[in-house]
Amino acid sequence: MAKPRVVILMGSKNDWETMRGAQEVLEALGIESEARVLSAHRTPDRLRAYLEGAPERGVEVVIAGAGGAAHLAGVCAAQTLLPVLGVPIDSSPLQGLDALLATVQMPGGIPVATFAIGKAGAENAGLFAAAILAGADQGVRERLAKWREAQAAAIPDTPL
Ligand code: RP5
Repeated sequence: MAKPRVVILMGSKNDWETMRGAQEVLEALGIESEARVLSAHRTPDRLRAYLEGAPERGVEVVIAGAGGAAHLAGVCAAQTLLPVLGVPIDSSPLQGLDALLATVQMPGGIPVATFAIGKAGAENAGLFAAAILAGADQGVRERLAKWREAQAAAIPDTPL
């Protein structure tokens, strides 16, 4: 198996239904990814060890999805120089608004690029990771352009 260039982290296995959107997009673009359940508060030591080893394994982008008081993306960003894309997940009584604010409101100095709540956010995080890789990878750039073309071609001119 090829080395993952993008890792998709989530705070709970219950987040997978949302986060699989990122993996599906990356797969469609021929970008190797790896998904892991790693929690900022439940498995902090495991998370730290995983992030420490990520750059030398060839990882270039971290996608981190979490719900509730969503620390995961911020904690990842604090521990790696890799770009961190945060996906707030609708898994709490506040329907993801808590996760959105926790992920997006990073104090200055440690950035997290934050996406929409839920599946759209996960898919866009995958596309954004591809756009980051496309800067130095012509193959990814071409596949991303084709993906956009296919998306446009599938949009009808009229509603009926
Ligand atoms: C967060 O708490 C996870 O990202 C998840 O969205 C939420 C609830 O986790 P579970 O109790 O469903 O495992 O850490």
